[in-house]
Amino acid sequence: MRSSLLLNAGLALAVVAMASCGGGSYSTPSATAPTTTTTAVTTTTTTATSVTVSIVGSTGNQAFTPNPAMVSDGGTVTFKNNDTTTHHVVLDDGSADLGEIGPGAAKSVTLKGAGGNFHCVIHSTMVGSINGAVAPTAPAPPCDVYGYGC
Ligand SMILES: [Cu+2]
Repeated sequence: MRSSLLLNAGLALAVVAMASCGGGSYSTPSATAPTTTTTAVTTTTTTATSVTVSIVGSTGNQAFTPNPAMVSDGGTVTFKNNDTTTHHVVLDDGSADLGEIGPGAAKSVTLKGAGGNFHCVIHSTMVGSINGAVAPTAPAPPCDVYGYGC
């Protein structure tokens, strides 16, 4: 009789233990597991295989935009004349003479090297750079007929 009581008590404890184990505390794994967000480090690539330089004026290094223009070695640079007067772009190293570019027209040059400075033959202060660190400084304007501006 005594052993039967102990047995019953033990059984009762086992039932309580099972009940607590099977309680609502168990949760199924969430379908949406936490995701690790990996932020890709993107290096800004400023060089493309082609770039269009817009001609927007007749004076200084602001006449070209962007200036400097960034393009890969051997890339193509297109000069688009968005100004109202004709321009004549040449590369300073003599590797290309694009000739006259009328208003609204565009001409392209494929670089033979890494780039360099360029200018407008017609307007001497119009200077620009391909792949330079900064736009070149515009030279002093030519003297006018009265000897001013030089
Ligand atoms: Cu010009």
